[in-house]
Amino acid sequence: MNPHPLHSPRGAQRRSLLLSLAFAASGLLAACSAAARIGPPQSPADYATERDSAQGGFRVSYRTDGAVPVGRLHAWTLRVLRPDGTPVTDATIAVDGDMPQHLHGLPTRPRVTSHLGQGEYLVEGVKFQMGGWWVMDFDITAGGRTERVRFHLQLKK
Ligand SMILES: [Cu+2]
Repeated sequence: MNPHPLHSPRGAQRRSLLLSLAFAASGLLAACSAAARIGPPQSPADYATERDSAQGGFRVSYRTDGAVPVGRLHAWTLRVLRPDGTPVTDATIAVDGDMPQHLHGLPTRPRVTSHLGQGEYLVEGVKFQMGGWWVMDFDITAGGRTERVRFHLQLKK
């Protein structure tokens, strides 16, 4: 007969507790390094409202009425220029936004509803449901090329 009937189960319990802690710790490390990999840009320049598209084919800027709001439907005016400053008046533009650290997108489907002239496009239906780091991507097609421009935003609740 086992002289210490409780010894063995307790030892097993302790081992499984240690195993759980080890798993939890490795999970935490993995989460931290993943977060570091997709962390928001640190340079203020990355939050500029004027940026070049990925291959430099377009110079794009946006503006809103006042500060970009959280929790409220609003519009953006997007301005698309050639690198030499000529307005791009015939662009097709797809819009998408998301929070890379939260793995979710926008609660709405914003889209370009009209060209206002001079390379300015009205983007309606924009809504950010929370503060934090957001990216807004515009895929701009004109003159036989499609290029993406990405804006970073740091929104306060
Ligand atoms: Cu979020």
